[in-house]
Amino acid sequence: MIKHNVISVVLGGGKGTRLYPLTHQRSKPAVPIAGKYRLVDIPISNCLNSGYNRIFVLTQYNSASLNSHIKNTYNFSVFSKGFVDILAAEQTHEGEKWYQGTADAVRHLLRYLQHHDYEHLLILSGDQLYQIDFQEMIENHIAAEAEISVATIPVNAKDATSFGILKSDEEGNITSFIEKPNSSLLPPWVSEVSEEMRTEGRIYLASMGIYVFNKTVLKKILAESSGVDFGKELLPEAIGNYRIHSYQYPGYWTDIGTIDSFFEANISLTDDIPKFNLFDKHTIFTRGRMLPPSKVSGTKLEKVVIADGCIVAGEEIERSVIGIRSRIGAGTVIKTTYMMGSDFYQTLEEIAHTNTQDSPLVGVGENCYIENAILDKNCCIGNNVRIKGGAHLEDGDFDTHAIRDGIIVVKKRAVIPSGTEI
Ligand code: ADQ
Ligand code: ADP
Repeated sequence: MIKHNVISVVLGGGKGTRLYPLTHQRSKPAVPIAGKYRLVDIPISNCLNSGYNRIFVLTQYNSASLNSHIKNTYNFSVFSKGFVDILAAEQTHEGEKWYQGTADAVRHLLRYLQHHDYEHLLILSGDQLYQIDFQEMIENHIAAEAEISVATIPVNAKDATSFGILKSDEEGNITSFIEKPNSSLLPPWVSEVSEEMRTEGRIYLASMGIYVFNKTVLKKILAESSGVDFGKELLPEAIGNYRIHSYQYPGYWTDIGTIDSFFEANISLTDDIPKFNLFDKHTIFTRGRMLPPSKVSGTKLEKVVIADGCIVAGEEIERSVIGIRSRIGAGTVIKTTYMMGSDFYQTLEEIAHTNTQDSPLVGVGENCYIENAILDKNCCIGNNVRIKGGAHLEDGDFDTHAIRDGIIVVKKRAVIPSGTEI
């Protein structure tokens, strides 16, 4: 029985530039992850598993894929009050202004919430991987008589510079906060942490960008401040004026807002016991596609996650995630790669016709070698293609692919002719 009156808001994405080129043709929440899900499924599933089923997704621009994904995935019975609604800045902006930042996006949402009944607003980032029971966080918030709660996690000095860092008193009340401090500013920000965390060097308490606000407090803060970001302005301004509680989360949590961290998060799903466990009692919801089971022939598979509907005939696949409807030709070797798969199958007639044109089919052809790469959806990679990422490569942006942190990202629908080397 859910006793809290909560509305959840997923901050679905600012400009999304850090995930370029994956966000070139789609909004960030729609980026495919783990072979069959989309980024937005993670925070939404966390809310649903916590029993909170009234959810808004705020995004800078709407996309057909995001709309169809949400519409086809999150259907609630007429007897439930549940909904997942997308609110895009392009529909709500006044004048030329799009959402200026996270707090500004929520400021715009508040107008839509006028006729909704809620006590707490749960604000979530759209680009993180974790499984939290938000009910526990809300209970903590209520027990601490907090007006605002911030979910927190200990991080090391290297990571501390990309997060909001805070300090709290013995009761967990946040006493100071600094957004993304530069490393020279870090020394006074060390916190008391457990022995285990200290040995891992995780001595700074970071904001996870997950907030609970009491409705009246949020309205007041947003009305009084001209700030546009929670981390940069609203939270630092609120310290000392409101009761802000730190909810220290003990489990696994990672930010997946960059190509590097997104890649790592996907590849680590192939670990023996992944930190983010898909094989858990908590369901990660996504679109039910009714795809056929995957078919594998003559392939040596080592630590591979394969989604539904694939046709795999390669020689070897190692430490890789292979997404829905992927087709991989004979003799091909794929290592440490996230192949997103495709949105459709080519018919036998289309395949025969494409072969007469000498152009590659959707998927990966024969005798290819692919390593340290992300292959976006619907790529057409010919035969004898070699794509090998690595730390020696410099960042760059090309017609068919981009390079970020040594990872080669083949763009959506890119056509890579037979014999190409990248
Ligand atoms: P960042 O993640 O760097 O830091 P930000 O860029 O504001 O902060 O993004 C937070 C989330 O909101 C992301 O999912 C982003 O895509 C989304 N977002 C940003 N602008 C938006 C907009 N205008 N409309 C809709 N969505 C938008 C934040 C906090 C730090 C904290 C880290 C933890 O500011 O204090 O440590 O999150 O990841
Ligand atoms: P993304 O998943 O990269 O965000 P979209 O959602 O825009 O991409 O595209 C996926 C949708 O478009 C799917 O529902 C799929 O049915 C359809 N689609 C895309 N390309 C094709 C194609 N060539 N033939 C048939 N359907 C397609």
